[in-house]
Amino acid sequence: MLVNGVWQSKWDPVQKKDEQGRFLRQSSAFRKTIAADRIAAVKYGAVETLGVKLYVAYICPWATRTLIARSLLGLEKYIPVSIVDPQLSDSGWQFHGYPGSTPAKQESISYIYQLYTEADPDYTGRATVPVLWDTEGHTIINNESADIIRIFNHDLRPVHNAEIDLAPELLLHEIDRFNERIYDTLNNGVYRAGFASSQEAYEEAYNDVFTTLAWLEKHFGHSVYAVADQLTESDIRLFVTLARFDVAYYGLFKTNKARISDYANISAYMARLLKIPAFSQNTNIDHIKAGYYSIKELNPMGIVPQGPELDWFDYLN
Ligand SMILES: N[C@@H](CCC(=O)N[C@@H](CS)C(=O)NCC(=O)O)C(=O)O
Repeated sequence: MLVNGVWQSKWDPVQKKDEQGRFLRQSSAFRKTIAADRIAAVKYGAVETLGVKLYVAYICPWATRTLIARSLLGLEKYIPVSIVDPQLSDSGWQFHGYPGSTPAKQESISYIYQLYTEADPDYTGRATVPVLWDTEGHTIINNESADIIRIFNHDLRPVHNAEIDLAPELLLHEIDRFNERIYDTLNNGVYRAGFASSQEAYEEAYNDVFTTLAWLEKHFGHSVYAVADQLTESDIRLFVTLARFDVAYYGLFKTNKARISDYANISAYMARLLKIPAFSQNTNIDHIKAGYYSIKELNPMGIVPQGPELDWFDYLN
């Protein structure tokens, strides 16, 4: 992480913990949106690009939220993407030529932390992805995936004019309630289990994860989507965790009461989403495995398991 703009090379996957050994995630520091005049300039054809770039890791569920939203809304041609290597190096996320990542020679930076120090020379905190970067102002617009998907859906509507609305006004309350229900207990719940530093903290998180999965299994017995009867950002936020569960969390994070493939209704829901290219094309199993299993504190030998082999891999190209 960075302390007063200086990189500290000892990388610790535990962001913060409380006295009971519970994993605490850092809150995001850059929370702006894309300038309205730039959005208008693209809308009226005065300029072709928004002057932004999205930095992501395929391993990262939060970054993948932004990739899926970008694809669903048809923003590919307006928002170029740079994909870091899946393994965190001693200097954090890097471009170092891992297959499927953006080649280092196409990038003006080698490490993601360089974006943070350019945006704020005194920055203290972790250099996380996703980063929505301002290529003209040379600063970070936003580094919080929950904001970025709303910026894409709402603020960039004049640009994409998409039929789909990932957070319609009328459903907003329900969407927020669903997101909140799954964030702590599932999206971040698996991390709380994986990075717990006490037995109690692990068990608390493990129970939260499987209570929520049991609830979701019931929910998808009678619902096609997470909220109401249409695809929303809640589906994106749920999917990215489900897609990593059997592949990484079940083994590495010890959330091993059951696999997602043991839940018939959740599995059918995943298959429905994977038929949509925005979901399947932004799911990279090789990066997910290589990335999670490179976390030395949890897997000192760095051995990447060969399995599992899951039916839904057929949907990926
Ligand atoms: N609140 C952020 C969280 C992002 C985050 O934690 N990203 C992880 C990867 S999954 C990261 O970059 N970690 C690097 C680090 O902690 O040093 C968001 O949702 O955008």
